[in-house]
Amino acid sequence: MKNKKVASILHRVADYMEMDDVDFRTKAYHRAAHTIETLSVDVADIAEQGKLEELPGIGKHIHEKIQEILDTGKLQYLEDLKVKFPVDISSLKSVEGLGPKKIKLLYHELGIKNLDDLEKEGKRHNIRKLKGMGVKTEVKILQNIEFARKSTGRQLLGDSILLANEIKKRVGSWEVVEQVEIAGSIRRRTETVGDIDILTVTNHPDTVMELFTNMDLVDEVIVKGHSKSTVRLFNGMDVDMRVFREEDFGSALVYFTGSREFNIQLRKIAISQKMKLNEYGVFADDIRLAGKSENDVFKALGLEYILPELRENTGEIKAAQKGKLPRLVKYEDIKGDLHLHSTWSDGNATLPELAQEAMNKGYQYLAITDHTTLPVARGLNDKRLTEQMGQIDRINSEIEEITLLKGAEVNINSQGELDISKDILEELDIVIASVHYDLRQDPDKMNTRILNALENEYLDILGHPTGRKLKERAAYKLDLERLFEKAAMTGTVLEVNSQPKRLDLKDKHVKMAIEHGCKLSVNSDSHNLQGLNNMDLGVATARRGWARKKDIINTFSLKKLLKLLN
Ligand code: DGT
Ligand code: CA
Ligand code: CA
Ligand code: ZN
Repeated sequence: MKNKKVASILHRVADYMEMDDVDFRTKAYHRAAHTIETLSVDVADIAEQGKLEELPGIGKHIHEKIQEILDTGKLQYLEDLKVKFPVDISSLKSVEGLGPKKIKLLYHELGIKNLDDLEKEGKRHNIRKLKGMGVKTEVKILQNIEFARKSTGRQLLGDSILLANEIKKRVGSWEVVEQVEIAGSIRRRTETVGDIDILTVTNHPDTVMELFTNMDLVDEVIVKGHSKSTVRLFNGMDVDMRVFREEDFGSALVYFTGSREFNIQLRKIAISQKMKLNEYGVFADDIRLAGKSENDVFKALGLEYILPELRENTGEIKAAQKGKLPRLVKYEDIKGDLHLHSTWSDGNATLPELAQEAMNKGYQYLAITDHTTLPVARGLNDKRLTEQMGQIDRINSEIEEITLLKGAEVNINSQGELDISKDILEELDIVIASVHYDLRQDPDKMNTRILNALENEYLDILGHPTGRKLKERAAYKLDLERLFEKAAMTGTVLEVNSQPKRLDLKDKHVKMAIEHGCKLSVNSDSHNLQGLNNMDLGVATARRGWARKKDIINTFSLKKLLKLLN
């Protein structure tokens, strides 16, 4: 967790440095931050061994900064920059089209410090007067503010889950704690998270609160009470900690897992049966019927156990009353990853490294799907793809435990054609096609473009179908009804991309696609070894979309998968 903290401070320094005139070092800070966040070992251990400067992108200067963060928990240089430029860079950055250069200009010329200032100056038409801005930019900025507002304050599930797990681990190690669980939106696996909710069972609440508020991850204590405390972590994330008696823990978990809408509906069901439901149990005439376990609570209400990912009051409660809940795909059902990038394009792991990591995960197969032709991603042309297929054959003949599939993530050009020749497409085991450029096409063109691509007989999987990036940009305006109908007809598999920012298709769309008869593939789309771990985020998204094992092609055996791909 130290890695996260160090990386987040370094990124923020880089952002603020762009505001200053010494921006030659910003890239170095971002690069160092990236190195640290993708490390698989603890940065504090490396520092202790005196090996920090052996890491890529870390020289003497940044070494010293990292040491200061490790020693003191903060960085004076960042604190000074924040005073010098009282600008909410992270909110402003979340407006699509606003980068550090423009934020700097807006601050220096118009004194814009936050989204409210930005909106005000935009409406007064002052932004268009600035050098390099113009009317079009101003209109776009105003349009994008609303999207940015919705996403500030919430953090990605992928980031929050790591923090929550770290906190759970620490809390669980305290002797006075008997049970600890993560509740709230993280337990439901929603794509973004407002705050982290931790529930514990203990006979020593004050000791727990003392330990909790003194964790080194804590930046600020918001409230410290006997049954509930709230702290703010180093990255701005809030954590609620609540303590309960063992006999209440099940009903507390149901209540604080939510969602709010789910809770309201459950309470209605309780009332309709002349019962009462709250965080301390299920009661009838003040007799306690249940409370110790979630299972007991659901049973007392006449319901099948409802998995947290389904608790959104979107039909799951009715299904549970009838005993007709879907049998959701399990995390351990995944037999392989079908979307990965290696050192052949813009990934930083070699094919043998990827194969080894996949074996560690117990996978049976792995598709290597590097980018094609995209210059920014060092994409492969026909010739390089052929060379790569040769290496894959060699590895497959050497390793028995896992099968590498020959694949590519090809580009869908503006007209909906694929950027690799037919001969090569035919040789590949698996072809993913994605939109990577010309994203702001008018909606009609984008719809036609993607529908055209689905016509291609070599296309197996449509990658990150809607193109959204959480906290960054909205999805393309697609007619999803038509897209899913067509995909079902052509047998094109739709991706559930597991990158923390993408989760694309998202939960609601997963459900819709399945209702249209589409098959899905949950893929990590990873660019490094750590990235393979994101698979669980995609599976969670599929589960929130009511996906079963049979809906997801990478739960199939290799034989069944190959048959389907052909
Ligand atoms: P978040 O934090 O915005 O990502 O979403 P949640 O769902 O974690 O919401 P949070 O942290 O405010 O509260 C955790 C759960 O506690 C929530 O899902 C349902 C329950 N809860 C909290 N306050 C209320 C309330 O006023 N009414 C009801 N019915 N449930 C509540
Ligand atoms: Ca929460
Ligand atoms: Ca909360
Ligand atoms: Zn892609």
